Amino acid sequence: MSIWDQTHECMSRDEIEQLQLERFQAVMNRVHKNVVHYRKKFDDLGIIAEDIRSLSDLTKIPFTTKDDLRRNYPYGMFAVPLREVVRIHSSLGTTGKPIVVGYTKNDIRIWSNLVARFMIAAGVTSDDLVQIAFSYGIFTGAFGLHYGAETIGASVIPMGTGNTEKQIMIMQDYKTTVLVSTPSYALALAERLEQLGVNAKTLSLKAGLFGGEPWSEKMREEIERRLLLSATDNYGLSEVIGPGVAGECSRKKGLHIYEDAFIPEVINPETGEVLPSGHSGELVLTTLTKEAFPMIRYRTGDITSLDYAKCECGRTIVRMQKVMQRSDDMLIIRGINVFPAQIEEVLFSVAKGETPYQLIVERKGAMDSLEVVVEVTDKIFSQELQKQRYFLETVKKHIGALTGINVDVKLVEAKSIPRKEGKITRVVDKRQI
Ligand code: DLL
Repeated sequence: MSIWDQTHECMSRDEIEQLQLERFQAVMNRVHKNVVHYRKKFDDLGIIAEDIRSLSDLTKIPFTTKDDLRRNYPYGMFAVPLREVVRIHSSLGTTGKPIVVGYTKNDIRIWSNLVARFMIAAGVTSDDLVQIAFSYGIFTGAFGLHYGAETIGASVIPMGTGNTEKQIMIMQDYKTTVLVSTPSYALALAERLEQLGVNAKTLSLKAGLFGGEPWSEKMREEIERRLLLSATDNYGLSEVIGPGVAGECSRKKGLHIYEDAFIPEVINPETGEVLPSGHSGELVLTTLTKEAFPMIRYRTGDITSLDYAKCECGRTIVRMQKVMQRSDDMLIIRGINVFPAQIEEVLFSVAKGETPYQLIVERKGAMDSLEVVVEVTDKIFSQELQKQRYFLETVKKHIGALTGINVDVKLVEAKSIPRKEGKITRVVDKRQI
């Protein structure tokens, strides 16, 4: 079994912690010097980099949240001048403006190597043909996997998303061996293959690298059975780097976190208390190698637990459990992150006031759908059909423009959305993943 970076993936715990401490002290100095947000926070609390003598001192440092990033929009959290930034990506913030992340040339090199690590761990080699069915754009997924595959020396087929029949044709003709996509798209592909009467046996797929959204063991089994490949999970988030934070090896017993590049902690999301390994809580990540956009104790919102036992594959780096849940109300619809507050904002501005609503999420076939159910109120002028239609279309258009997803909007009678103690359950997620 091959390991891309034997040195960093198989160190002893002492060596890992020593390296993390050295790198962390350097990051503290850098952010104190270059990022006003951190300088102010540390100065207010009287924290100086020299106070960090062991990794347990990490707890003295406050968390960084999505809100901090939003307040520093667009470039306030950058630790290098823009002239050193060669790439900008972004992710949706909780409301309104997105979160902007930057990469230096060196960041891109480091990113490529991190992704190469989990690709190799999943069995990708330089002989492979890797079809990337993530969206090429401001989303980090496609570029991350693209660079990782090229770093290994594999051949990349940069398909982008959608156009399932063409994806299948390319898969057949180019003899794609590795599929990269969201797990739900892998199922959509399987479904289309079956509809077209194409037997997966006639394809050349051997591995599928899936990430960007939660998926269960049941889904893994289904994808593997229908596409006849070995499916592995990989995890990451734009704020921290994109894909490349962690990935499974072929043992599929947890995702190896690249600890020479990140310090993971798991906290109680209510109290902020750090939890011992094995306990489930919110993942907090500190970056150790990023130049343009270092993150100190960033609250990911993802629920997981850590396992420090050495893996059968030989790697000693910690493993995180598959992420199946969030500590906040973020939804992932077809791989795109959406916050109910964003939808509420649109409704409020179009209806020019508060409007009772509920979000219904379903998986129809392999595809996620989001329906926005809005109660008719005086504000939404119950009588005039034309105005209602205009309202529905405007809401749909604005949500599409803000989040990038197509939603269905439905008007229902006043007071018809069920209430529990007077309150509407904001999100009804009917997906069984
Ligand atoms: O989804 C980065 C990525 C792309 C990772 C492709 C892996 C493959 P964001 O758009 O910023 O970045 O969304 C990050 O997606 O906080 C999780 O909630 C969720 N997420 C990402 N990967 C997984 C996974 C990318 N493997 C957010 N399992 C994260 C469960 C995942 N959730």
